[in-house]
Amino acid sequence: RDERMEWWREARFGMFIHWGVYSIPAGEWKGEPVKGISEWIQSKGEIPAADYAVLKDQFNPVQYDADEWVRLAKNAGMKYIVITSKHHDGFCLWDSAQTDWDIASTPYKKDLLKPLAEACEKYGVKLCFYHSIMDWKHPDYGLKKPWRGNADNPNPDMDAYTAYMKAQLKELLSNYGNIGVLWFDGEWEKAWTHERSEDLDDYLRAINPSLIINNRVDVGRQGYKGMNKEGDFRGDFGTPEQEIPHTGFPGVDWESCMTMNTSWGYKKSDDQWKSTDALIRNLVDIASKGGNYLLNVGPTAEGLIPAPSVERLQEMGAWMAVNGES
Ligand code: FUL
Repeated sequence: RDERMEWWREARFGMFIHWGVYSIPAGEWKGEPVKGISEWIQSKGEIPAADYAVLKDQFNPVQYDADEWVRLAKNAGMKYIVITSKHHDGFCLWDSAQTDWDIASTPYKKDLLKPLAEACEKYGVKLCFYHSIMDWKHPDYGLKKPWRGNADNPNPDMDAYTAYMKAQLKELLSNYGNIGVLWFDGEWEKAWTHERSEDLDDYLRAINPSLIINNRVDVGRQGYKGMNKEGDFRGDFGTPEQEIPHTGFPGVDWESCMTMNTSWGYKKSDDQWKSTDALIRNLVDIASKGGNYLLNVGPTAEGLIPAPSVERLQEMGAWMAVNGES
């Protein structure tokens, strides 16, 4: 474990990217604001799966420039990027053989993760994937809500869903270079079990023994949970969200993920940006306590990282060039 954690422990600073079809409504549905984080709009707005599905025909991020994104991260002093291969809505940013609910079926057509993998390789930045266990689209995912895509399936089959997830993760681990971290999420619903997490964890580590996996692969491990009970749960590091622990945790690996405004996914109306000073203080605070800082950006549906985020990352980069380690 120490060996596979080495690069991650030294990294300290990474870029989180929340991007998907939710970047199109960007916090508004039919002209009305929907409260909360924008990547949850389908749930918060209880948008029927069939209505949400049309977003696929509109997603066309022609301004996406993976090279520029990776350079921005690199110049800010970030050592890794964690991008949402699939968020809770189930939409896939790569060309997956397992589903049509993916980028290949949009007007854009081209795989979004391929160019990112190439740019990461070019600049020496580790590519990592956020992958949601909970899936609002797949008919076999085991917990039904009227607005979910499985609403009409009388017998959702979690074994079939798990097989789908494994096949997808195999694609992600096979075709995009050497993936640093799989960052799971959406593990809290009762459809997911500790046994399933063990099985998935074993499966992934057999494919790539150097893979790092976060604590949310196991049930109810959000935040700090399970972090100091090594051995009882799967996952290499804890994931406090939107918070910085008061103290460090000797012997425990952790990473605070945080937004620059209040939403992970792009949200048009959200202008509550933290100052660059505050972001730098967070970085220093986290690093001094032995953690990593995973700082989020939410690109637009056109494929642009919002200007206030770019500005802050550039300012952080200038600070890092003087004060950072290397
Ligand atoms: C949470 C998710 O539900 C949010 O949408 C976001 O991805 C955050 C990092 O993790 O659990």
